[in-house]
Amino acid sequence: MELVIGTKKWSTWSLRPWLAIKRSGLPFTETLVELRQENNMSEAEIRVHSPSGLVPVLKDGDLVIWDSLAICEYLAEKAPGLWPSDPALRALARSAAAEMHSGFASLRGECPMALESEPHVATLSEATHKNIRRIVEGLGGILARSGGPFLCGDWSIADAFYTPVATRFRTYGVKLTDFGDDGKVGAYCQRLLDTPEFKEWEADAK
Ligand SMILES: N[C@@H](CCC(=O)N[C@@H](CS)C(=O)NCC(=O)O)C(=O)O
Repeated sequence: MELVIGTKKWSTWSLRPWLAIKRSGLPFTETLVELRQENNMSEAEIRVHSPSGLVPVLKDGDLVIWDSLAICEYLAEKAPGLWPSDPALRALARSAAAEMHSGFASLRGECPMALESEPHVATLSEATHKNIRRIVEGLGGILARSGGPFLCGDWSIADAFYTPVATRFRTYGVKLTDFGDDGKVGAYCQRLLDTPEFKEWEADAK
């Protein structure tokens, strides 16, 4: 399989399936397209691989899958353990991943992933505060049920979806205790940043 991804310091969508494929142990090659090149070069390069004009893309033989969640689902069908085995936890993991996939627009727009940036305290809008409060509430509830250490116990695709969020909280100096966290969501976010897979991605990004 070939996973086509965008610039590692910026591409949150690429990071998610990259973490999942690493965790799966499935063999793959990685093709990197640099984003934000001049003269629409990025778009032209992405179009060579991707019908949507966006990365990530997974190629498996003649099959092309062009959305991060769809790629993760495909990997989960090929390798065991990427979703929790317990049906209730699996449903919660899917809810959390889907909520991230389709929501939190204000946080995503105002706090883009920027692994090259030094952590600093940013002034954020009320809409972003609302997103952060919801993330703390949602993740806190699931962690209380699963007991951790990852969102639904063992590492799962849901954790791939929240790793970019953990980088955003770190980069923009978000103190989760100001948003209702009793410390458990913050500890969970740090755990995401401490995984060997994320550390490898981050080392490549610098
Ligand atoms: N919903 C898509 C979103 C993919 C997306 O927006 N990718 C961005 C990079 S993070 C992209 O390819 N942008 C084109 C560009 O920057 O030229 C997914 O989940 O894969």
